[in-house]
This record gives sequence, C-alpha cells and structure tokens, in this order.
Amino acid sequence: MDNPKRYLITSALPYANGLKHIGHLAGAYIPADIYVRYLRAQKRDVVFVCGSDEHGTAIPIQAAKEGTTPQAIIDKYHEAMKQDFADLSISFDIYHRTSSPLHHETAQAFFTKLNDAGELELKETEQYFDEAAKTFLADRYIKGTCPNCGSDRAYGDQCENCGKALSPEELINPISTLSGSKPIKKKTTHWYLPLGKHEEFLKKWILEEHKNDWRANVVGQCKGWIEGGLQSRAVTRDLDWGIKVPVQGADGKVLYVWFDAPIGYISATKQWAIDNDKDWRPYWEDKETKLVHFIGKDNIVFHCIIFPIMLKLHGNILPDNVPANEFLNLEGDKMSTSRNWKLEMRDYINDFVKKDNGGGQMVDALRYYLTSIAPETKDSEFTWKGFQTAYRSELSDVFGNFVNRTFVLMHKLCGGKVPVFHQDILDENDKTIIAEFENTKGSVQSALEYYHFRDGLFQVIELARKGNQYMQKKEPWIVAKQLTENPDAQKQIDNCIYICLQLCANLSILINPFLPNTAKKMLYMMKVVDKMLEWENAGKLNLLKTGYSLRSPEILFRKMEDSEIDAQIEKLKSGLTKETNKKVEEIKNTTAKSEIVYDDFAKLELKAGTVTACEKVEKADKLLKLEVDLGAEKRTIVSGIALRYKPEEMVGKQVVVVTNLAPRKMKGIESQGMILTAEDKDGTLQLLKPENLVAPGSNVS
Ligand code: B3M
Ligand code: ZN
Repeated sequence: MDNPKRYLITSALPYANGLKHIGHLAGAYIPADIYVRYLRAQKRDVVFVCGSDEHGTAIPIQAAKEGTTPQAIIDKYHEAMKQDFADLSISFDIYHRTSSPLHHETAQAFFTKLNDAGELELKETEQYFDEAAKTFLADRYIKGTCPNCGSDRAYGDQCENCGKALSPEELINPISTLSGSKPIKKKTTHWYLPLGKHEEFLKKWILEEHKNDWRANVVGQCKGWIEGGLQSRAVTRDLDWGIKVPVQGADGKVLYVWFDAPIGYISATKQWAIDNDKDWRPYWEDKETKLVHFIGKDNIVFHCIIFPIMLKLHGNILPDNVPANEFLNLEGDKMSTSRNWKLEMRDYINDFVKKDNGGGQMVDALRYYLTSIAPETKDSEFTWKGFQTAYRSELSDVFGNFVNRTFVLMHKLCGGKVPVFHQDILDENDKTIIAEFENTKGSVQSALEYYHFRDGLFQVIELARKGNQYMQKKEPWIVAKQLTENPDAQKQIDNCIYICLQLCANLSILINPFLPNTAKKMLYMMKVVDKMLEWENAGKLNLLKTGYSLRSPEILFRKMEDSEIDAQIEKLKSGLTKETNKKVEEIKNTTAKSEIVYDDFAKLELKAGTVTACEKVEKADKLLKLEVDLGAEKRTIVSGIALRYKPEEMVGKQVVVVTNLAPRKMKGIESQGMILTAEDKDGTLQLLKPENLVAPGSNVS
C-alpha cells in the first residue's frame, strides 16, 4: 500500500506465563520497533500496540506450577514483561492487557456480532475429558505425539517442535497434562468458525494479491494450510479461565484464547485512543490504514488465516503485511524453557544494561546484534562470540570509531567548531562520499519499507565504513603538517571535517530507528535537538552549521572484555540463570532510577494544596477527579487512588502536587498535575501530605 493515511503496527501479545527470551525479542519486537521509529521519523500517523496475552490454558498451568492463582500469575508477568520491553527501548504507544474489562467487552461484542450474523456454527462433538481432574482437555491440557513430525512435545493446539497447529483429536497417544491419565471422550457443545467457507477469499487475497509482497515463508505456510483443506475451528472452550462466552446458558465456557488475543490489538488501540483523546475507529475501519502484524513463524496461521477471516466478517480492515520471522537458536541448539537453554531479556538487562548507567549502549548492542542476525528468511543463531565480534568489529571499530575520530579531529584541527565548507576545491573523493549520503538514505529507506531490517542496518554501517575510508584517504592529520607550504591545506582540512561531521549527523538519523540510544548520544555531542532526527533531514549536507561549536566526543561503545563473554557462555552451560521468582522480584525493586544531580530534582515544582472537591471518574475503577486549591489557582487533577480513597474522604485533605508536569488527558479529562503517594509492598497507597496543615500553594522541597 503506497502512502497510507495512517499505520497500525502490532507485535504479538506475549503470554503472561513467564519471562520472555531474546528469540521473542528478535522475532516480533525489535523489527516492529525499528519500523515504527522509522515511520515516526517520517512524521507518519502511527500507533504501535502490544500487551500481555493473559488467557488460555498456559496461565492456569503456570499458576499450578507456582502454587498460586492465575490472577497472581498474570499480574506478576504482565508487569515484568512490560518492564523488560521498556528497558530494551521497545517504544510501544500502549502495552495493554487482555484481562482488562475493556478487552473482555470488546472480545465479547466481537463474538456476538459474528454469532448474530450466523457466521459461527454451534456443534455437539465428543472431546477428550479428564475424569480425575473433571475437566475437558483443550490446548495445553493435553499432549501427545505430533502426527506431523513425531515429536512428543505436541499439545492440543500446536506442536512445540514443528509449529503445526493441531486439534486434540490429531494427537497420537494423548494424555492429560493435568493428571497424566489417559482421557476419555465426552459430549460437549461449542461454537466453530467455518474456515472452509472462506477458502476462495483467502486464495485470492493471499495467494494472488499478496504472493509477491509477503515473505515467501509466510505465503508458503498459508498455501499449505489452504491447500490442505481448511477445517472448522472451535472458538470456545470448556474452561473456567478466560472470557465468558456471551450467550445465555453457556456457563463454564470461555472464548478460545486465539479468538480473543488478536482482538487484543483492537482493545489496546481503543485504550490508547481513550488515553490520548483520539478516535480508534479509523485505525481498524478505514481502508487507508496500513495494518502490519509482527510475529514469529509459529503464529502465522492465526494472523494470516483465522484472524483475517474474523476481521473480514466483523467489517474491519485486513493486514497489509505479516512479516513473520523464523526462529532464533542459541549456541547451536533450540532455545528451550524446560531445558533452561535460553537467554531471557531480563538476564541480559541485569548483566549488561544495568551496568550502563542509563546510557543505553548495551541496549543498542543487543538490538544491533539481534537485527544483524535476524531470522528473516531462515532460522538463525545467537552465539556469544558472534555477539562480541559484531560489537567489536562493526559497532565499535566502524561506527563508533568514525564518529569518535571525526569529533577528535574537529577539536584538534578546527577549534571545536563546524568549519567552513569550501565548495570551490571539492575533489573526487569529496564528491563520491557526498553522493553516498543520498544513496544510503534511499537504500535504507527501501530496505525498511520492505521489512528487510538486517539489510537496512548493514547499509548504515556500510556508510560509516565509507566514512572511515574517506578520512583515511584525506588524511587531514597529515595535511595539518603542510599548513605552511600548502596554501589550500586549511581549506582541505575544513572540507574533510565538514563532510565527516555532516556524515555523523546523517548517521545519527539513519541509525536512529535501529539504535535509538546511540542516536540520542550523538545528538548530545552535536548539541542539536531531536527534531534533527526527522527522516527528511537525511541526505542533507548542511545539518550542522558552520561556526557552531560541538561537544567533546563521548564513547559510543565501551570496550567489551573477553571475560564478560566467557562468563555468559559459562552461565549458559551451567544453567546458572537465577530462578524466575527472584528475577521478577528484582524487576519490581530495581525499576530503580539512575542517579540524578540536584538540577534535575530542581526542575520539579512541588506544592502543597487542599482538595476542595472530588468525584469518581466514569468507567475507570481506579481514577478520582480532584479539584485542588493551590492558593493562587485551582487545578483539576486525575489520580489513580480510587481503590484506596472514597471521593468524600478526600475533600479537605492536603496533598502534595507536582505542578509543572505537562497536562495529560485521562478518560477525556485534562489532568493538570500529579499527586504524590507512597505505595506499600502489597500495593496499598497512602497520600503524602504535610505533617500539619500549611497554606495552600506552599512550596515543597
Ligand atoms: N500469545 C502466542 C505466543 O506468545 C500468543 C501470541 C498472541 S498474538 C495475538 O507465541
Ligand atoms: Zn510437530
């Protein structure tokens, strides 16, 4: 789709049943984030949604394993995953959750619309039942041998080994994962989505219209499905964890997790719209929206066959592309949770990112390596040595080195300022490298438009490499020794440094979607604002103005020691990763912010105020709307304290308000400040207030 009006970008909703590993990160999150950052730099209208998938048998199974409730499991992992993504600079516009009331309503309404339109079939069948556990066995409650690949890690919905989607009836030697017993068959009634009815639509839409612009692996899988004959799929389950089937008499039945989860993209968009006072509808209803789903290959059938049928029946737009990735292996083997052969995002964050002091260079190091080995067309492999090599020989020696040399020489040979540009003495080397600015912009752009992220990244590194070669040819440090005998010497130095500086500015724009923290650091060195990173600036030769003084170079990529890498290999081999609960606890405690100086603190304006009126905010369980008297003025503030305080108990209380926070709309109400609270370990809130009453408007410091 050329020039769409707006973009809606989704990353697969991870199950809230455990921490996620770097395979997930490489498959569905980093590529989406690169694409979104690129679109934002182009000033396109784009919304990037994700959230936790909190239903399905995976959740109660994990709860049983940990001896707790499904609710406790989703609360714990939702927060932890959200933090992991934030720590790795994945810039969702919203990270929602499917347990939210808004999602339940949305999914139920979706089901009802399809059911009322006669698009679902109600069928009575015999299904596997566990007599000991007194439950029907769906999805992960039943396992057996895969009829496709023979693996014994096949579940009632999908084979873990080959990824094939299955139904329990297809399993060879099925057993209950709840009790380990052999199940019996029992009658039950369910709603089915007849996929077969939509075969012609799918053939035309995927195998004809998208056969060239979708990835070959995606079209290939879809072809296999369509040609294999599309069976009706049950969209409900006999379970007590999930979204209730909104039909009278359907007690004990919930929506199938793969029916509700993709609808989670829609409810996330709705919540984003509420929070930002926008309209969600055009993103799902207007044909000029480009919808792109980023997923791993095991989710292809759901995103390319089942969900599109649902969307079509419901009157929504269809995805324009589904750039699914293959799998990422680790040090010669498949990643596996049960064998503890994996690198969780959190482990990387703890071992590398935390030691970074907030600069994000190790975040970018991981983003770099995972993009450079992205399994775009076939499975690929993460190795620690490969990580180290890519880091040293590409990021540090090529990119970091070019930027560093340029800044050092600019300080040494041009007085720390952007030199004059002398058009009259440009030589072939100058002209060639200048032409590369435009060329690289074009090639990175087309790589990104076609979801070739590794290629796009290589183009950027290639440009930095050319920058190094250019500098090597020009040797300004040698020319500097000829200042007396060569009348053009200073001019030549100026031109070289001028071009290299503009190249640095270009590199920051081009690298920004991939390595946003590096781009930020470069902005700081160049003393320019975020606006320079807008894509339209790429290719320009005058981004930094003559005479402008720039900062000293910062180290973009620190040294990486062999010992750090050896320690990781050792840790992986000995299975020494810390137990999950400890990690989650750490995440909670150490969302600790990095150190700030007094000036940072002094930016906050804090005042004591008295609440003069208070009411509940409609359709928001947690929010209260307060009127606060701050002496010279009154402010409206929306605060998430409704579960702890009743509106009537708030009136007359004093509170501490952050008064210079930019106003923010919540549920359509503009909140003009924030109230400070203290939160206990168990989540109980307390207001922070002066010990004795003070005059409204008193400064707090
Ligand atoms: N939670 C499966 C997975 O994490 C599933 C994705 C849902 S996307 C709507 O692989
Ligand atoms: Zn299989």
